[in-house]
Amino acid sequence: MLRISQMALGIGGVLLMLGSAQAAQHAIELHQVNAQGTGDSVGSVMLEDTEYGLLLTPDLAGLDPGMHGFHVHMNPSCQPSKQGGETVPGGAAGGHYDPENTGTHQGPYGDGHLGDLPVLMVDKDGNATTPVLAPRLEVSDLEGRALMVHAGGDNYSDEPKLGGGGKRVACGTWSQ
Ligand SMILES: [Cu+2]
Ligand SMILES: [Zn+2]
Repeated sequence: MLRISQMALGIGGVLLMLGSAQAAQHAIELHQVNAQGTGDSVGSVMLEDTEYGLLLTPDLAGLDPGMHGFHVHMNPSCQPSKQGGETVPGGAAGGHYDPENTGTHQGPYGDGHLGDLPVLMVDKDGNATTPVLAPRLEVSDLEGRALMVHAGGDNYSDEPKLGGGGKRVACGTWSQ
């Protein structure tokens, strides 16, 4: 946990030095997800192409403090799905974006799901403002996808399942 946190802080420092790039940008608004669909807005995430990859700058509030799994999911929907008779909030977004069908969750620096992003850090007041960098992605990759925040963290491996993020708590799509 400590190592991932230090790595994220280091990347944050590097990003501050990058300055403002004249590149593709797009903002995605995220909403809480529940059994009925979507709830209150929790803010937005700005996407920006840089020479080091996709920069995601969150401006989010009302989340639980700590680290949260953060991914690009396959489908442009934040609606619930039914799985084995149970309603799964945000389930219609499908699995982690994996165009190469790797079938493995290895985080942003691995060779698995392309949609695996660095963990989202939420401060003690419930705000997330620390940027993260996803070196394998660009802004256009999120078109027609969903951006998802999970209840738990992410250890960038298949054990526990999908890095341990568990429940889906906030979601946004490109055009929402
Ligand atoms: Cu996810
Ligand atoms: Zn994954």
